[in-house]
Amino acid sequence: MNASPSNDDLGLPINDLTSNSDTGPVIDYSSLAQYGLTDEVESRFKTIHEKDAELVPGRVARVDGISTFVHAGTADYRAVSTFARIVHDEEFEIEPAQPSVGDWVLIRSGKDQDPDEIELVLPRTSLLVRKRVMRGKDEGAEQVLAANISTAFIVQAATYFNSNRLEREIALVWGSGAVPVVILSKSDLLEDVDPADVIERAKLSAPEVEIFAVSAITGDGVEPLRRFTTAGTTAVMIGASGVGKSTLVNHLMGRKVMDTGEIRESDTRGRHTTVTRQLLPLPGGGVLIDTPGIRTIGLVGGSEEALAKTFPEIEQFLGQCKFRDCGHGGEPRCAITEAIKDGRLLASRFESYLRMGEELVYEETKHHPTVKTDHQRRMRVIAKANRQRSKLSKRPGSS
Ligand SMILES: Nc1nc2c(ncn2[C@@H]2O[C@H](COP(=O)(O)OP(=O)(O)OP(=O)(O)O)[C@@H](O)[C@H]2O)c(=O)[nH]1
Ligand SMILES: [Mg+2]
Ligand SMILES: [Zn+2]
Repeated sequence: MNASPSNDDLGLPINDLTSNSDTGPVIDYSSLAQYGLTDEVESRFKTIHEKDAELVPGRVARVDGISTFVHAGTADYRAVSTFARIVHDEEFEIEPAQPSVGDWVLIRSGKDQDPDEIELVLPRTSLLVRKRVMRGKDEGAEQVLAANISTAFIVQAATYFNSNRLEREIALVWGSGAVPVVILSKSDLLEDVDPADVIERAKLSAPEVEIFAVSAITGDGVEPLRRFTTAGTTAVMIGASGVGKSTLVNHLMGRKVMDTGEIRESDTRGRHTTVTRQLLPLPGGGVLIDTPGIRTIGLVGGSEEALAKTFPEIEQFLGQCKFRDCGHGGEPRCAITEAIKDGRLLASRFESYLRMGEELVYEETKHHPTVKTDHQRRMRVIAKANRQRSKLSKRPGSS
């Protein structure tokens, strides 16, 4: 066998797997516990291993341009993933997959000079994906940020809090199947502002989402976050570059594992100190994934549910208007307009809802223009509202 353990920089001992030529490698599942192994994942691994004893289970810890680094219990692998497939059930119904950080995978050791290869990927319990909105050949391509995460920590600097961005980040996370938790970082830099006031402001853009103000420098407010990083859970940090994700990761790890960047006053765009996504086992159990800063939050074709969860206060008014096909653009007895007028609903929130709804419809239908979903039917109403709005604003004399 040709287990080619990577010289990974995670400080883990790299041993060859104990091997027996008849039964294949002996799998020590307990050593996968530190990487977030759950009973469900273990039993899936065992089922597959019974059918093919040569396959080695593990979890993807890091992906670079060429290799995929996998923690496989007693050894670490640097593997390729040319023919990786997702296993959908015990009958091995499979589809092509690109393994990503957090994926549970099965590796086949390369014979002779062949590289070790990720052959199977377990079905994901959650998948955080964004659309790249940068110019160039990757424009519009979908980028998987992390797989099998329970919590996504959405980090924004308390001093530079941006509500539109926060709404998009929350929608992205709800669409992934993970639960969002908002972290307002660098609370030590708030001079005359009470962190509780910033939390109140953020709440308007994140109803029903837990929000914490923390300082990774002083440690203020960090300990309560450990509730989301217990054994068997996986949390990911997402946010713009320079908001302090890696500094917080280091604090939670109890030692410096990730490089952190200097703030450059002259360049508010940040420096992108972290360049790869990295899975780290926390000392108290649980797994944390650090990611490079993302500038734009491009939503992928998402579920109606993600939008509803991002704007929970709006759902109660939908279907309450006098006209069933109300476009909420000034029709009589419109529940939305009335709610905005008497302060039960923020106009800015409804505008965000319409904008993001349109974007999701576009993403969902661009590949299948003829498919009509319930989501789209509702979104057509929203699109109509937007058209009416823009007609109103173009009318001479209107503002
Ligand atoms: N005052 C203060 N500075 C902080 C805090 N957290 C991080 N910083 C500083 O902010 C800068 C950026 O921190 P990083 O942790 O590298 O930010 P990041 O989000 O990981 O950035 P990328 O890796 O580029 O995405 C560093 O100079 C940190 O020292 C904090 O709580 N308080
Ligand atoms: Mg970083
Ligand atoms: Zn209406």
